[in-house]
Amino acid sequence: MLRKIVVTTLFTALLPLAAHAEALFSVEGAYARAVPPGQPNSAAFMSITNHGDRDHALVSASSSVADVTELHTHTMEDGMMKMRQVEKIDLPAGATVVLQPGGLHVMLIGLKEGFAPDTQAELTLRFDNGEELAVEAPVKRLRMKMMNHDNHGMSH
Ligand SMILES: [Cu+2]
Repeated sequence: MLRKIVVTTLFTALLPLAAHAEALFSVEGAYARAVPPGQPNSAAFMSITNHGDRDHALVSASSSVADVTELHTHTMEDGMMKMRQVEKIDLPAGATVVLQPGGLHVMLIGLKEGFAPDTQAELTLRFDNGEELAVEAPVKRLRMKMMNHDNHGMSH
């Protein structure tokens, strides 16, 4: 009897994990970009796979590390890369969509104090079918153009 209760409890506790194993959506390689102290905004990147046979979309995200979380993309306007908010990020059936610097991203606006390199940024993704997916995104320093303080002099 006791054993059964324990097993049941354990199973219930593991249920969210089990659900993920067969989940319609999965996320790989999530990370958030570390920013210099005082900078209010950052972004998170990841690959999102729609394992289903129907098209879906990521419709919103939230995060414990920022006041506001938006879905963004970059577009070329008058020869300049500009960010703009998008209503959703389409996830075609069976496809993996990559959110990466210079393209689609989860914008983190109004970073909270604990946002620092080597911490984990917790994100919750919401999909058009009502599913939610919790994602842990390590905060990483990017060595590329996003962190170009060392190179500022070179363009002059
Ligand atoms: Cu953005």
